[in-house]
Amino acid sequence: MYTEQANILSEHFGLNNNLDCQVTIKPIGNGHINTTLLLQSANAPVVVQKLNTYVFPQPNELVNNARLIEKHLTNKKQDNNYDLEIIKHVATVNQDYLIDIKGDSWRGLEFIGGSYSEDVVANVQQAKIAANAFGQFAAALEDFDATQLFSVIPDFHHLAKRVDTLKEVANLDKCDRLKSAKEEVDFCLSQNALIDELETLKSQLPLRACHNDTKINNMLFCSKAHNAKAVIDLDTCMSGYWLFDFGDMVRTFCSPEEEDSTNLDNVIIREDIFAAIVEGYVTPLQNLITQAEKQSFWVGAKVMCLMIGVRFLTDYLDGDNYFSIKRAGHNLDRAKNQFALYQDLLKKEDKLKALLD
Ligand code: ADP
Ligand code: GN1
Ligand code: MG
Repeated sequence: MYTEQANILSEHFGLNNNLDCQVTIKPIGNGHINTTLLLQSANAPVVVQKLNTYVFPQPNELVNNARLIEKHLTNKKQDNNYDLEIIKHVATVNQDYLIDIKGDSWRGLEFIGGSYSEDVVANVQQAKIAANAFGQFAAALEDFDATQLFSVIPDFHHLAKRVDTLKEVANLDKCDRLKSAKEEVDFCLSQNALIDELETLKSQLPLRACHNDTKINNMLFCSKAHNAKAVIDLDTCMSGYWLFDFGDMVRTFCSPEEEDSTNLDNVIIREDIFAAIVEGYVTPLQNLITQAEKQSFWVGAKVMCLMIGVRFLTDYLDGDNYFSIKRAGHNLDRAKNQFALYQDLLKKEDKLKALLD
C-alpha cells in the first residue's frame, strides 16, 4: 500500500531510492483524521501525511498556521525559553510544503525518533509530565498573535453549534440509524444548561492561542527517559480558550479505557490523574493564568467530554464521513464511551472541583 505515493514523495523530498536502498513506507500512530506514514530511505526518515481535505478543506492554510507556530517555538527555543522538541515541516526540493498527488494533499514532517505516543495514560507521573508539556506549549504561545492563525475549522469548539448540527443530522436521519441511537441523541439534547454555562463564561475569559486537540496521543514521550519530547498535531491550533485544552486532557487522560473501548463499566474518571493534570498544566502557566480561567476549567472538562461525544454521534448518524472507523458502529461506540465518561465526571463533581481550588 502507498508504494506509488512513496516513490513520488521520495522524489519530491530528494530521498535516495535505488536498488541498494529502497524507500519503504509504513503507517504510524492512531490519529482519527489524517493518514500518517513513515517514509524511510538512506536519508533521514520523514513523516508524510495525507491531509484529510473533507475535514480541512484548505490544507494550505493549515500548513501556514502550523509553520507560523513552528517558527515562533523555534525562536523561543533559541532563546532557551522552550525545552521541548518542535514538530518541523520538511520542504520539497522545490521549497514547497504541500504536494499534490492525484488530487490529494501531502506534507512532510521531520520524524521525531526515540519516541512513542500513548492512547491511555499509564500512571499519575505520565499524566503530570504530559499536562506540564501542554502547559509549556501554551505558555510559549502566550506572546504569539493568535489573530494570525486562519480558522481552519470555524467554531471548532462551539458546543451550541455542535448540538444544533446533531439535531439537524438526526432529523434528516439519512442513513436510517436514528433508531439505534435515539437514547443518546435525547441525552445530548437535554444538556442545554451546559451550553448556557459555557456561553456566559466565555465573556469573562481572554482569547488565547490554543492547541485545541490536547489528547494524549498528540504528545510524544522519550523512549528512554519517558519525559515529554514534543507536542504534535498542530492542525487545529487556533485562537480559543484554555478551558478547552484543559478539558481535552481530562477527557483523554483520565479514563483507564481507550476512547474506542466498549467496556463502559471501566470508563471512569481517575481522580488522581485529574489532580495530576491540574498540577502539571497550571505550573508552567502560573504567572499567566487568570483566576477566571482557572475556575473555567471545570466547565472545560464537562464541555469536552460531552462535545466529542456529540461529534462522534453526529458522524455516526451522518454515515461516518469525518472520523476514520475500523468497524460498523464504531462512532456510536465512541459516543457511548464519551457519555459514560461525562456521567462519571458529573458524579464526581464535588471532589474534582475541590482539586481545582
Ligand atoms: P492525526 O491528525 O490524524 O491525529 P497526528 O499528526 O496526530 O495525526 O499523527 C498521528 C500519530 O503519528 C501521532 O499520534 C504519533 O504517534 C505519530 N506521529 C506524528 N507525527 C510524528 C513525528 N513527527 N514524529 C514521530 N511520530 C509522529
Ligand atoms: C480528532 O486528529 P486527532 O485524532 O488527534 C479530532 C479531535 C477529536 C479527536 C477525538 C481535526 O483528533 O477534535 O477530539 O479526534 N480532530 C479534528 O479522538 O477533528
Ligand atoms: Mg493526532
